[in-house]
Amino acid sequence: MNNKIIFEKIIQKKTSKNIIYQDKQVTAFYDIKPQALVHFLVIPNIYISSLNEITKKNKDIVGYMMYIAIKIAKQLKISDSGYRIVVNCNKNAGQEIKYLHIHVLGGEKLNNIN
Ligand code: D5M
Repeated sequence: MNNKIIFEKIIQKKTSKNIIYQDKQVTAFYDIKPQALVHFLVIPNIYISSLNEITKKNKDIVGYMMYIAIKIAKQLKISDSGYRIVVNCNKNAGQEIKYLHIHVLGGEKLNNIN
């Protein structure tokens, strides 16, 4: 089964009770397998499978997803101490869910990745 359905159900509010924010364009919710004290995801409401499907036509959604991610990070008070934004694209990066999503991780000291 295509696992994008998991995120589609969250947008339709059929599964997750963990929605933090939703508007016409994006939905944000807590990650089910948190890798930091605070770990949430931001997704577009319109289906885009990965960063590779970003085009001239739909590119504005990426900036908007980032804007909302930052806004929520501030609301959750993880912005001053710092946070990390990650987007996995396809198998080498370990993208499990084939539905574009931004990870936002913070609330504690994160391991260096570079
Ligand atoms: O990250 C996919 C992420 O999606 C991973 O951190 C778990 C999370 N996930 C999977 N199912 C759910 C539900 N139902 N609610 C919340 N979070 C979920 P990737 O970048 O694809 O590896």
